[in-house]
Amino acid sequence: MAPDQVVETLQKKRVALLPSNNDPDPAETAEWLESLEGVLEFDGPDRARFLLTQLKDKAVREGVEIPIIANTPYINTIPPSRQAPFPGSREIERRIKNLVRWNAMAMVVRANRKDHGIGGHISTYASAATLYEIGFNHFFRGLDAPGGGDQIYFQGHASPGIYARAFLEDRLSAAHLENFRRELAEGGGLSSYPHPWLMPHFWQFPTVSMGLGPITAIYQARFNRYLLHRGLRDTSQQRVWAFLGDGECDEPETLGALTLAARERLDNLIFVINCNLQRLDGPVRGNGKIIQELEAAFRGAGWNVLKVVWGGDWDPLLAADKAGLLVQRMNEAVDGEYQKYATESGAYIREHFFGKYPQLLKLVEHLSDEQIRKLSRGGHDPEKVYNAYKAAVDHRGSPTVILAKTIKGYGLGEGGEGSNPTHQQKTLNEEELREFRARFNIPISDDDIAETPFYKPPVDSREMKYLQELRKPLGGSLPARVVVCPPLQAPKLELFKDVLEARYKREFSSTMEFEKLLRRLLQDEQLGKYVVPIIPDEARTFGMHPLFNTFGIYASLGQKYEPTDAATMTPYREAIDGQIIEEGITEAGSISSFIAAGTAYATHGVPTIPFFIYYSMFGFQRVGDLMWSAADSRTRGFLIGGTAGRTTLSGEGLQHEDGHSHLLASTIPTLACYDPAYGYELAVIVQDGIRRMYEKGEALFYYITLYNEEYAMLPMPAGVTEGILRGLYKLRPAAGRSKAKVHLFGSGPILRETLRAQEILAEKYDVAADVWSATSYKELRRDALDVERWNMLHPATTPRKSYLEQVLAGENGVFLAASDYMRAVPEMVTRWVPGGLFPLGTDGFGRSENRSSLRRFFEVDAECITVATLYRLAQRGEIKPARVAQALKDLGVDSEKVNPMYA
Ligand SMILES: Cc1ncc(C[n+]2csc(CCOP(=O)(O)OP(=O)(O)O)c2C)c(N)n1
Ligand SMILES: [Mg+2]
Repeated sequence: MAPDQVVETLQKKRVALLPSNNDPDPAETAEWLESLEGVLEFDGPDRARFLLTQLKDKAVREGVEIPIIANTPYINTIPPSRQAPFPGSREIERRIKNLVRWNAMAMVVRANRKDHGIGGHISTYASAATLYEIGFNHFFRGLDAPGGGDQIYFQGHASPGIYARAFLEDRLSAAHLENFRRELAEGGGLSSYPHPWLMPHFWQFPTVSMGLGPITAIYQARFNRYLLHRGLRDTSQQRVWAFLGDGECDEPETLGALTLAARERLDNLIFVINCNLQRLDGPVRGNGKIIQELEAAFRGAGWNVLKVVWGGDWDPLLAADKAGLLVQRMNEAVDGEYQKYATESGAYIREHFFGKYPQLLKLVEHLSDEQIRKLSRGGHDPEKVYNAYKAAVDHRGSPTVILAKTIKGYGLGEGGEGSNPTHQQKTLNEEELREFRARFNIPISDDDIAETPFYKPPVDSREMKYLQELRKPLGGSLPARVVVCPPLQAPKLELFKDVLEARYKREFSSTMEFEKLLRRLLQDEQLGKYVVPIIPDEARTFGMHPLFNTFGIYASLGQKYEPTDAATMTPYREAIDGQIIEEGITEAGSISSFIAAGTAYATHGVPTIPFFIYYSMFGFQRVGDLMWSAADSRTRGFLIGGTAGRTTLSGEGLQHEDGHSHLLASTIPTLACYDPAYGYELAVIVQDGIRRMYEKGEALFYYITLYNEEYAMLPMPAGVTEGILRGLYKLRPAAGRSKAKVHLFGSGPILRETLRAQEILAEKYDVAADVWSATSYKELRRDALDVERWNMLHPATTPRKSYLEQVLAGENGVFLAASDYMRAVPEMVTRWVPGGLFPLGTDGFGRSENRSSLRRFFEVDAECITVATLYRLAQRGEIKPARVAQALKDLGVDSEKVNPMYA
């Protein structure tokens, strides 16, 4: 078929699938509709649903093509007839909400008056106030609630509102509010957004990097189930609420894990999306409808969708609209128009919205322009929001999303409400302040208004009493981060005896050594149950699939089938209490689980120890922002970068071969990074990691690279523990003496190339080389920087010495470093090495090749290390340049070979 014919056929088909407005037999249609009404009236909605499903199935069997209808009309999901009465005092709650609104606005305005450009957001919270207040007054469970608290992911840019409520609840002082965005001010300040690192007793979850809140919330809800099913904690009463923006839904992370939530039937999870139709620059979907688009996406993924589009004042109009013309008009108008209505007069709305159909003009003829202008949106109507939340918490079997329509900058007056630049608005002029005060009835006098003071009613006022009375049975104030978790006793190093002694008859890779360590930990009586291995579909790559059978793969539905490998020693065993989290191919999801497991000590008081094992290339550069937020969250645990090294992961090529994750990892302040070569080094690092994180409660986590090259593991030499942990120790001193002395630092499998170079240097060139194992340049650097800074700030005192200076004191000669990472990694410590450190490394793109070719290509094999060593000696005048030239020839290193850095 020619392309234009294809298009034509498709168009015809599509036209045929569109619901037709031309009804050839209205009487018959009316009969069908009447029958449905009858069923609804006498048998209820369940029966109606059953019959409609039967009809649909029959039609499909008969070959009738039915279009997928992912959308419901652009009205509220919950009709007024199914609304529960509001349980509180709307009047007092409105007053409380207005005060929160005022203080949130005042916080930003005052901060920017004092310090122009300090920033902050008014319009986000202004649109979301009702969404939060209904939650605080009626739903959010605090940490002391029976059954435990809820986990709430507050939208980052709404933070002023959350602080303002904490102020009314007497949790934050006016001084705190005064120092919004001034964290270094005297007495401390408030961080711009939710950051547990900066406010560890307040915020639980960092959300401000758009998309991270939603995805981590989904995995938090799933991890809560994991804890329940594994008998580690009863989380059955706890819910996870995630508040997000409609613009934020464009982030792939926001919608990327929706199907997991539905598949896992996470009815403990509620998303509340503030659909104010705007993002930072302008409308989210000017030409479309974000609520409808999201409805389709969430419904398609299997979520329970509750739309809260219109406020109660629309109910009588919708009830009077027998012909469905109002709903049709609501469906027709696009978000760009709705945004405009928010900024226009009632007369404009009458003309442009209702005026399209004469019948609609009639429908609203009894309303004044002012009444039309005030017709509200669902997300600003407490009764509608309350009912949606209630329906969400009562819903069983799937997660719920609430799509609440609001106005961005609600209440900010002409300049701010619904305007495109409102997101950035940080100031209000006096006129706007007066308007704000009048609209929200804030008791501040004319004299004071220009000051924009914070306002809190007296302790014994109705508002303050009401506020406290509602929070008490809900388990106290939120957000709050309180760590009540028993410390774990770190295992004795002897637990890993076999790895330490390495009495093996065969060669092993560091990955295989790690598998042994993990197995010991999983089997440990004290610690075992807390270990959470997380793998994104790579267990076989890492040789860890034998763990499946022994410890089970977590599956909330158990295993409903017999796996094809059931008869083997290593079947794919799924179980409801399985310990391994097998995420499938999602690094973003896996790190989200890592965060949930690594913060369970704070969130749940359960000291789970996550080990997230992944392709090192697909870690920091793929999900670096989540890694950063793991640090912000004070996550504990081990990131294990497997198949590491640009030359060690042979064959895989450019996209897989990682020679830079250690550089990226070095940017995270609380991440301890290690690049070990031998099993015993790994054992020492993991043991000490558990000690520091889980016994001592230090705020750090670990990144360790593992390789798949098999070689002879060594038994642990005496006295190396400190060196392993601090980053450097002498592994094998030169066998003999010679005139020329050099030091070779090696990491990971490239350490073995330095050992081979040591032999070549001794045998062929009479150079004595000491080989050092460099396990962590980052640890060395931080220590050296710290000492250097201390010395600079205490010039009159005896200078301190860094570990590196101590360990290298008395050593002289030439220093070289080689690793499977970029030169910039060892270069981190050059400054503190006597005479500098000459780096060799894997700068440039990897390619598909075997190890030896790759190591020659990147000039990190023993021969190239030898050449580099001789070159450095020649530079210092210790040997003649001609010897280097001869070595190049002898060792077969091509002087004209391509530079891998550019290749
Ligand atoms: C990953 C990321 N990219 C960009 C931003 C900058 N940013 C902050 S708020 C915002 C717009 C938010 O719009 P929306 O999600 O609709 O929230 P609203 O304020 O409208 O409720 C943007 C782009 C960010 N915080 N995170
Ligand atoms: Mg928005």
